[in-house]
Amino acid sequence: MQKLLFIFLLSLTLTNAQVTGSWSLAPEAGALKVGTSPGDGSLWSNSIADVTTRACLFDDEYVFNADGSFSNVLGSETWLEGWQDGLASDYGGCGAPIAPHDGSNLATYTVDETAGTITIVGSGAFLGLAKANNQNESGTPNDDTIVYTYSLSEGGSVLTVGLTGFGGGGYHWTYKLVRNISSDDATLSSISVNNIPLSGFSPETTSYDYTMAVDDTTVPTISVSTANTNATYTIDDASAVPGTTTINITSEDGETQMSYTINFLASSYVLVWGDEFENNDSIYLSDQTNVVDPAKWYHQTFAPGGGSWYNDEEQHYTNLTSNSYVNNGTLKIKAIKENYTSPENGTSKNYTSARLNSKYAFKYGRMEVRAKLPSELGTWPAIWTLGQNISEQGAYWQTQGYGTTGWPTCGEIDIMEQDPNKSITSGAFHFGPDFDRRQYTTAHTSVSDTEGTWHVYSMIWTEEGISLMVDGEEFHNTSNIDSRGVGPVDMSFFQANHFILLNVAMGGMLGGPIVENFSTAIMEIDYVRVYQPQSQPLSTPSISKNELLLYPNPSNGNFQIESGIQIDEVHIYNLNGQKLQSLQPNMKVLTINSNLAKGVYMVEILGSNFREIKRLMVK
Ligand SMILES: [Ca+2]
Ligand SMILES: [Ca+2]
Repeated sequence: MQKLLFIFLLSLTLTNAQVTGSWSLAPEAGALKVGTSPGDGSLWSNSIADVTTRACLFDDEYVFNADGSFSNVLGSETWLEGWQDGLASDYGGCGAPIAPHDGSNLATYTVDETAGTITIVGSGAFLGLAKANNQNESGTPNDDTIVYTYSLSEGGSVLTVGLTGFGGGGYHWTYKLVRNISSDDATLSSISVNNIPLSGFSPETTSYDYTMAVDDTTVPTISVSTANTNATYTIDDASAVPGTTTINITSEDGETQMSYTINFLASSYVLVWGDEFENNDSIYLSDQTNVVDPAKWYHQTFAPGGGSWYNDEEQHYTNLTSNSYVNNGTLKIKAIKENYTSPENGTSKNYTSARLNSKYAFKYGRMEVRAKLPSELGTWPAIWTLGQNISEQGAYWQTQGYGTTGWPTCGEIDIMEQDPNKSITSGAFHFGPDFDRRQYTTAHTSVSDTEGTWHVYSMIWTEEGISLMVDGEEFHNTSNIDSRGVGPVDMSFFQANHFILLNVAMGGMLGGPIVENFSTAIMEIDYVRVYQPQSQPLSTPSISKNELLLYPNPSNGNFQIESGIQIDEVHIYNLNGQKLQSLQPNMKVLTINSNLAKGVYMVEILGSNFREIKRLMVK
């Protein structure tokens, strides 16, 4: 999630927190260099003795203020060239600073991080030596503007600047500057959260908001470094999330105290829909092979390509529990080698499997599926989404009257697909104005042991882009240009509701040749979860006339009930049958903000001609 949010950090800034502060020439040989290329000192370079004999120069300060102003702070003496006062020898000497190179003029600076330049504007203002400027290196350089190249190193404590291209283009000055840190400095130079540098950190900013990942309530580990390494600090960790961690710093001289705070905020994402496939007392019964919850999933069985599926696939999809079922907390989609004639099409295939459509459609959010994949060659497992408006005979939303738009104009997001190489999974985005102008971008990632190990295949979908991940690591997004040179994705094709598909195809374009002794193969799914940010209108399940929905479930105690006809009464019971709460909503849709503790409850919902009991899990 964060990755997408921080793509748009400005690359061009007026000032730069890392440059802000006071700098002086490094007290070492080679702090000043002249050469024939940037960084080269072959023409002249200061010696270590110069640090003492030219102390009037090495104690000069070049000060970049956070407000964009710049000043030369030279003290009572600085290094004067012969042209400056006419008294110093030809080789220069120490003397009182002379206007306009004395820091008396108001100057400003800008930093262009992309170009790697610092531009100083103000007559007589300079870095290093007054005599070197963009035009020349001697004379009376009263330039209003000098552009230096720059780079930061050693954790931002060293600033190397250069003047390049003057003297006919062949000469280059390079100055090595070090940050001046006084003994009363109590600033931090870095903060890391779980060993990752805190985004947006600057020494001047002392309070930060940090949004946790979905469902992550572990207080992060903080590590810091102080600008003055002799300063001392303590870290007072938040006791829980949400909460605040405080870092208190005392300067080396004990005179200055500073505090930085990091406010850890719970994720703004909420679970809006999902299926945990867990055994319970209403939908999935313990010690049984259960049918897939028909309130949440639809079996897509009609083969729309003239009695076959697309891509030369070799299976029929069925709604039989031999091909899809739930037990022991997981969904199984099982491909079987068996001859099967479709009752809908009359065509026969040598393999059966299942293809589930979610009866829930959503736009934007985070979708996570924890799965183990089949290892048998010839299987083509897939976790993906299609536009709710796809016109495809037999697809769930087509049967509900939504099928208005052809493929791939409806949009397709492939979160996980696997081909004959079972050590990788791939993701793709399909889109385009019509079938003939179809486009896609794709990428793959190595995933070890997809058969024996649980992996979480997920996506984050916003208006601006979609990110595909395995175990939280992004491997493809809509900004990418793929290996065929296609991309970025036109996001206008991904601005409407999608539904979820889970299936195992056999053979065909991606499945490849089916292994000769194939008998069965299973894709096992621990859960499917859809989260959305609370800041957006949540995608609520669309209801058919006789359905009754309670979501999200599991919930945090806040949930909705939605019915095609009016709900007269709602009663919440604990598992001992004790009535805890009663409502008389007289509505079709209602939100219940309960204070229920973690646990399992029964919710009785009554209307004029129905009574239904739903199981509610509060996490
Ligand atoms: Ca000085
Ligand atoms: Ca589960």
